[in-house]
Amino acid sequence: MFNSKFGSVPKFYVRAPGRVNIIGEHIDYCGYSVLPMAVEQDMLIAVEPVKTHVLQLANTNPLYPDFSTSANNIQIDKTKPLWHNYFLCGFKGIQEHFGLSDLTGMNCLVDGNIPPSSGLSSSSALVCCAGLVTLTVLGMNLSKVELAEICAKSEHYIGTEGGGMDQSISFLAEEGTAKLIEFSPLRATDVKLPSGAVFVIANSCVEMNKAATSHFNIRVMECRLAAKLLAKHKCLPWEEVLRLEEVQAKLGVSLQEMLLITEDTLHSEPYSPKEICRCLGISLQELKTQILSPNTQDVLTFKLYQRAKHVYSEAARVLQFKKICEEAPDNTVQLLGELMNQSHVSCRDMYECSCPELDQLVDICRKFGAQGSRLTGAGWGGCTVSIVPADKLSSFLANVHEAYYQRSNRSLVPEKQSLFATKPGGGALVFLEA
Ligand code: ADP
Ligand code: NG1
Repeated sequence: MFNSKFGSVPKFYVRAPGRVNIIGEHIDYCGYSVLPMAVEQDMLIAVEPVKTHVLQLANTNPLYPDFSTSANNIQIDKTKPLWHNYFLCGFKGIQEHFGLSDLTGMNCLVDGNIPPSSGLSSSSALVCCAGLVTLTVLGMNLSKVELAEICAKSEHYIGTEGGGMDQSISFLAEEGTAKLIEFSPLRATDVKLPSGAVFVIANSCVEMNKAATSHFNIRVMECRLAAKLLAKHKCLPWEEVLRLEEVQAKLGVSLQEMLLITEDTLHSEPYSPKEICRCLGISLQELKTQILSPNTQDVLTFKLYQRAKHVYSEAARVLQFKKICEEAPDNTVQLLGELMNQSHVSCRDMYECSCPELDQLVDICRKFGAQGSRLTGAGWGGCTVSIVPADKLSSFLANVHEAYYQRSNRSLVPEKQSLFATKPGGGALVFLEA
């Protein structure tokens, strides 16, 4: 296909994987550690550098049309999350990092098999893959941590204010191990998953594009506002506080204490923009232009209590999950499953990022043998991840397939991308011709 598109052969290939987040949802952008692993599915790009300063993109999937632009002065339209804009995020991130304005062009053919808008990070895999393609064309070197940080920042050009989990695991993943990803500074630590259990991904078949809606950024802003109100209440310099983790760090207290402080400080009724302004002593204009993102400026209510409760409790569950994996008690799988179940309840009730199909799928997975099941990724659609005892895997897959996919038209989605067991895969790579 590369040959028929560009009339030449690729000089090298780059792959970057998607990921499944086992636990720790919607807390990376609050500064808290998360626990993902890379999946086998990935984004693969065939590349030929050219001397014309033109960037030409094609895709093996006809859903994604060809695109061409000058390699200099890259513009990314935040209001239109078109596929090539994700490529441009990675491209621009590397270009800016090296302060380059006169970039060499390239021909690229993109091929991906991560189900899109399903919480397995197809978008970040594309951004990371494009970042590594650009670095390789430039002949420059960066560490995996630097690459992850650049791509996390540059994905914001698409308009979503994610936290960095996806780009970090795409670069830092290693085959055979999940990772605890910690931020500021970014680092990844191996987490050995129990051998008696298998992690199974099931797609609810409901797609949710983060950049096309404001659901995701509203949550980021609710957490930011909760952090500022908590900080102000505790007489901390609230103007500079952006993340819930910063409040905990500045107070020097435990996550359990943060939960109590949240209960004492915030109320469960939604806050209006006016009330937030009164609490912080700022004008509506200042709230909109200095705190909120462009696509959340007209939001009428913010739930601060519920979001902060989710974040502090989920952050604690991640640490408990890692501890159980390390200590490996007799009932490891059951204990991990309980934490995953609690995580789903919190995502559903406190964070309100589930949907009826995800809740139904989680129930079906538990009914047919999962010790724990939860939505994974941003939610409002997308996939669940379940922990299933290894000896129950085949009956689990057959029963879930029957109950969720066969009884509805959902079996139309290719089975491989809908319901599959997964193992920790490796991170992004460049394949050079010998
Ligand atoms: P995710 O949870 O998978 O990251 P997003 O909604 O954030 O979902 O991003 C999905 C977008 O990523 C798609 O709408 C598309 O623009 C882009 N994308 C995903 N897979 C591919 C692919 N194979 N080729 C090109 N673009 C892709
Ligand atoms: P998805 O939608 O699964 O790729 C998003 C964010 C993550 C994280 C999760 C929720 C981006 C690129 N990704 O992931 O950083 O916040 O939601 O835990 O914004």
